[in-house]
Formats: sequence, C-alpha cells, structure tokens
Amino acid sequence: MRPLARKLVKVANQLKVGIPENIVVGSHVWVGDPELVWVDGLILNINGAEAEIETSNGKKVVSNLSKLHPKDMDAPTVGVDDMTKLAYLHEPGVLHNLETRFKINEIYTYTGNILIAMNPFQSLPELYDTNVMKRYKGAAVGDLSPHVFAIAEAAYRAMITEVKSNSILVSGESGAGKTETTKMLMRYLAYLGGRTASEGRSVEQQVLESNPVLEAFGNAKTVRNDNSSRFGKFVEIQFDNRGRISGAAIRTYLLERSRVCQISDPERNYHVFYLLCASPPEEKEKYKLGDPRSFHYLNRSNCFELAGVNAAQEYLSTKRAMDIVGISQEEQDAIFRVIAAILHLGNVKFAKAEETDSAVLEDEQSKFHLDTTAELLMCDSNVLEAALRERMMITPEEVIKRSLDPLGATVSRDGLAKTLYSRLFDWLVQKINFSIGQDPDSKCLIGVLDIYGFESFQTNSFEQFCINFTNEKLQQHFNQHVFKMEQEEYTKEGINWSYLEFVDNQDVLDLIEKKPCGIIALLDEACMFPKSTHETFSERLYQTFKDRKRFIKPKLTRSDFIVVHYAGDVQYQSEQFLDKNKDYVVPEHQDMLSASKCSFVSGLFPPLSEDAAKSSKFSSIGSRFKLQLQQLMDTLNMTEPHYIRCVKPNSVLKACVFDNINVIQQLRSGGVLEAVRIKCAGFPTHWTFQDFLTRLGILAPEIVRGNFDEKDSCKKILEKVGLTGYQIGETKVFLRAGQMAELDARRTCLLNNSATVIQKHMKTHC
Ligand code: AD9
Ligand code: MG
Repeated sequence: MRPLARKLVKVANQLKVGIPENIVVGSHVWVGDPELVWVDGLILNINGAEAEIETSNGKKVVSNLSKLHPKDMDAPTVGVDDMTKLAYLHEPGVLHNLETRFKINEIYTYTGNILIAMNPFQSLPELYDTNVMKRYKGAAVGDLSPHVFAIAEAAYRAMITEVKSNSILVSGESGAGKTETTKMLMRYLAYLGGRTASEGRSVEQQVLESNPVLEAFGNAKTVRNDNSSRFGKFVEIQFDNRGRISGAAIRTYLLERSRVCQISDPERNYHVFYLLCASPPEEKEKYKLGDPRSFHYLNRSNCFELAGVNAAQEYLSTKRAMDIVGISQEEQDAIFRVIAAILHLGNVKFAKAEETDSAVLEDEQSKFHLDTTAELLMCDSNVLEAALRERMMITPEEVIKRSLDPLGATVSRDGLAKTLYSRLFDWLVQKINFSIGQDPDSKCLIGVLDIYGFESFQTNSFEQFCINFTNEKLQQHFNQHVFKMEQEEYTKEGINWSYLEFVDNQDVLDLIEKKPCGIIALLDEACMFPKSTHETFSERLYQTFKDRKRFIKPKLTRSDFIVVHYAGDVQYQSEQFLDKNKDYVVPEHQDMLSASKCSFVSGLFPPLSEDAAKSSKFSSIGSRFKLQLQQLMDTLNMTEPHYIRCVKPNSVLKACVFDNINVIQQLRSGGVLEAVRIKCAGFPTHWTFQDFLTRLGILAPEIVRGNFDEKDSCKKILEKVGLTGYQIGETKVFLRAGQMAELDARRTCLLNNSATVIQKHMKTHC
C-alpha cells in the first residue's frame, strides 16, 4: 500500500466508533486499498478476526474485521445531497457519495450545514445565472439542491431576521476554488442587497470590482493554480437596516512578498507585471517597458503567458475596474510607474570593484536600468545607487559609510523591490476601503473569508508556518462550531447527551502562539538578539519543546523542526525564518523614497517619527500576523458562521477526474472528517420517524400496523430488536455509530428469509 494511502486508512480507522457486529459472510463492505484508498467488496470467508474479501476491482484481499466498514446497499444511485442522510456515516461512505455526485456534475453536497464544493474545472454557467439566483432567493437551505447561493441566502436571511452578523468561511487547498466561490457569494449578496437603478458607481459594484483589482496585484500563476491568490482576504459587507449594502471593508493578510523577486519555472510573478508589458504602445513607451522576457524578475521562469488569457485585454479591464473602485488616472499612472520601476530595478546588476570587494554597477545596461528606475520613481539616480550599494553606520562619534559587496547590494535591491510592492498593495487595499466607504450606522455585516488552506510542501518556510497557524486557528473555530451545532440539535430534540471527547488543537496553538515561550515569541527573541542564527533559534526550539508531543526534532538536521498539525506533520526549514520575520525598511531606502518628487511614491513612505527612526526594536511580521489573526477571530466570534469547504478533485486540474487519495486528504485537512468524527462520537444517525419506519418497519410489521403514532412505533421497534444506547427525540431517532448497519443487517436477513420462503412456496406449488 502506498504510504499515503496507508496513513489515510489508519486515520479513517480512528474515525470508527465501535466495530459493526453485523459484518458476516456475504456482507458488502469497504476495505482499504492502495490505489483507491477504499474499495467495495464482498466477504467470502471469516476466520476469527480476519475476513477474506473479493473486491469490485477483482482482487482477493484479507483484512482485519475491525478495519472494514459496512457498505449501504440501499444508498440512492445518485447519492444523497447531505452526508448526514447517509445510513452509515463513515469515511468510505462520504468519499463514495462525493464521487457519485461529482460524476453527474452535482458539485455541491452538504455535511449538515457545511457545504462541500468540488471544483468542476469546467465552466458551468447554467449553475450560476440570474435565474438560478432568483430561485434561491427566499428559499431555505435544504429546499433546493446544495449551492453557494443557498449558503449566502441563509447568511443574509439570518442577518435580517436575527439582526446578527454572519460570516461565510471558505477554505480549501490551493486551486480548490475558494476565490471563485467567494466571488459567487459576493455576486449573490450584491444581487440581494443591491440597489436598483442607482446612479453612478454603486457600493455593490465597487465591492465586486475590487476583486479584479486585487487579483491583478495579488494573484499569480503557481504550479497549483493559474490564478492563485497570494494573500488572504476577509471582505466585510455592511448592510443598512433595510438589508441593502451600505459599505464594505476589505482586510488582507500576508501578501507573499518573495514572489516579486523570486520565481521558478513554471510559475509567474504577479499578473500586473505581464499586463503592463502588454499595455498599448504609448503606455509601454511611457513606462519604458518592452518584452517581459527582458526583465530579470520575470525571466527567471519560462512562463510568460497564461492559457486563455489575453494580457492586453486584461490590462484594459483592470484599469476599468480601478476606475470603478475610485482610483484616479493620476494614481493609476503612479501605480504603473512603480510597477515598471520594480521591473527596471530588477535589471540593475552588481559586480565586484577592481580593488575592493565593494559592489559597483555591472555594466552600462545596469546604469540605464538604474536611471530609468530613478526616473520612474522620481528619485535622484545617485541617491538610489548609493542606497543600493552603501550603508551608513551611525556611531556617537561619527557617521561611517560602508560599501556592500555585490551579493549584499543585490539583497538590498531585492529588499527595495519587495518593500515597494508590498507598500503599493497595502495602499490599494486602503484606497479601495476608503473609496467604497464604511457605514458607521450598519448594525449587521456579512463577512466572507477567502484564506489560504493548509500547506505542506517539500520545503516549508515562514510563509507555510503562518498559513498553517491560520488554519489551526480556523480549525479550532470550526470544531467548536460543529460541536456546538450538534449539541444544539440534541437540545432541540430533548436528547440526553453526556458524551463527546473531542480532540481540541489548543496544544498546537499554545506551541505556536503562547507567550512568552511559543514559537513566534522565541522567533522574535531570536530576531532581537544580534548574534542569533537560524541554528541558534532552532536549538532554542529543540530545548524548549523537547517534551511536547506536537513538536518533533527531525533526525539528520540541525535546523529543521516538525509541527504535528491537526492536518498532518509539517517539516519546516528554519533558514529564512529570522529574515522573513523582520519587517524592516533600510533607512537609506526609506529616506530616498520619502524624498521622491512623486507625491504618490513619497506617500508610500511617510517619514518615520524620531522615536521609530531611533528605535532598534524591529517590527515582527509573525507577531503582527498573530494579532491580525486574533482580531479576525474576534470578529468571527461575533458572527454566526457558515462553512464552505472547497475540494480539488485532482491535481491535474482537469474536468471529470476524481482522485480518491487527493480528495480524502483534503476532507481530512479541511476538517470535514473531523466533523464526521464529532458526529460519530455522538449520534451520527438522525432519522425522522417517518424515514425510519419506511426503511425499518419490516422488522416489526405488527407494530407498524398497530395503532401507534410514529414516535411510539419507532420506540417499540427499537425495543423489540433490543438495541441500547440510542435515543428518541422530538421528531427523530438518534442512533449510535454502527447501529444503523446492525438494523439493516437484520432487515437484509428478514428479506433473504422471506425470499427463500417465497421460493420454497413457489416450488411446492409449481
Ligand atoms: V488559491 O489558494 O488562491 O491558489 P483557490 O482560490 O482555492 O486557489 P480558485 O478559486 O482560483 O482557487 O480556482 C482555481 C480554478 O478552478 C479557477 O481559475 C477556475 O478555473 C476553476 N474553478 C474553481 N471553481 C470553479 C467553479 N465553481 N466553476 C468553474 C471553477 N470553475
Ligand atoms: Mg484564491
């Protein structure tokens, strides 16, 4: 069995609560499989605790009984639109149901009130047109097929009726469809809360058009997604007391700065660089641009075009979107000058001076690009060169100028490019917020969160660490919510429950964020101590966390560390943690840019206050992110959450391909299986009295025929078969894990017996 599949099956077995006692020879079951994770089969023989199974893909396998799951032979061939309707709620059942639906283009499925959205990797316009929006308007969740619109509708209705803020949390791995889903949600909310026939730019139009602007500057092609968002986003849509959109605020999280100067094949830099290189000739001339292949920051990869995207057209539509969100022509011009300046800056190369190690411009070309950068930024070219090549050391006695070596100057150049880009991105977000405007009187909002999912790559750095920290936070929120919803259902139905051990991930969060000894605090400490290296930092981690079960020091490395996340172990390489945690603008860069003759550029670098300039304390990206995240959690905690889990059905980004291993892994890291586990630990099967009688009335026809109401009939049937531990609620029967399978086994047995009786009867009479 492939290691991953083996691991997944192991996790799945942990999900099992109790071994169904009804697995006998002739039972249909799900058994672990190296390729498919789960495959269905028929039990041929049972020997003690081992069963021999013939699988539907033609193999004979032997498995321990405890590792098998019963297969529901009565499950509808088109699947069920809510996992909680599955007779047997277990991992293979969940997987099989998703696959069945995916194959008939039913990409949405509920698990209680969580929406699972499979990425179709094909355009399905009929699923999202205005008529569909009309149908969902006013409909309750469950009345119509599962849909993103149903979730937006539920959030909107709950907001109106309960006068309470709601939030919709969209998560999933890269390329799973979060951003597309978010856009659909926003479109639907704009449809519900938009004003008809308004004049000029409406708030909802601005909210919608903020998407293409942020995508142009914050999205890029990666190996996982041609349009990957390289930042997290929380859009807060404010409504007035008549339920109309009256304002909005966008908060963004952790833009990936390193991409500006570092890309590798076949990825790309941020879209806007390529769009600008495809602008009309007069603009290209103005920004002194040409072929993207001529720029170092772009040509480190061989990918310049995106399939199906016309960059020239995209440039124009980005400008249109910028107009709508209120970015003036002058501002747009300055923004594009900064973008072009970054490209030219990347082409400034340094060589070693003849007699010393100092950096000098490599050649005339570098001089040309340096001058062009300065011209575009409206700075002094000599000052720019000095800012790149030299550092001032201020001692009480004197000011010492020190030249950097070529490598140092290159690092300085890249640092400047990253700072410029990230300040520009922040400016855009601020501008959009300012121009859409906030409604101070709004009592209710709907927040939509589109944030990066759990990441575990070959190499994992500070970015992955922050991303996975975010996911731990959201996972805790999710678990608590699922847990609470289950409890509410039990309370509503008058069920006694004293159960549920649910494994919290608080210990991972403590490991990461607790003061004074969490990883972030120790990282800050290392950054403040001048002699620290990534190795001393790692050593400190090893010492501090040597007894923590969520922390592992891997063998054979002196600086990696493993965090045992809820979604799996991730090995982090600490090499760049210290650098990436320091939000530091070189004073020479700061001074040069704040002296720019372009007010836009100088505005990006307001002069530092005396104290800040003198302060040797660095500003920590990790701690700031932690604070931002806490603020996000505080906001979310004040809202009624709705969850959408996006799932990528395959990693080749193709329509109609469903890869079990891929999907299972995402269900697990997205917390869907955790939700199933929480349900399984309580009463996973909730059946209305009527559904229960339809399926299981055969176990006691005399009771069904008797003069009892539905509730009593259910009670009597359950008493007759002698199950224990189940509960009867106000409208539903609540069964423990495995009990439904047990009842079904009896039913099958009865059906088989009656078939034999009929056959015998027919034989005697023929
Ligand atoms: V990332 O973490 O930002 O890298 P996302 O946001 O999860 O990622 P995105 O929404 O960008 O993924 O979707 C990736 C691609 O899948 C899109 O560009 C579409 O081509 C495709 N997609 C996603 N959802 C849908 C859909 N509902 N219908 C059709 C879709 N195509
Ligand atoms: Mg995205």
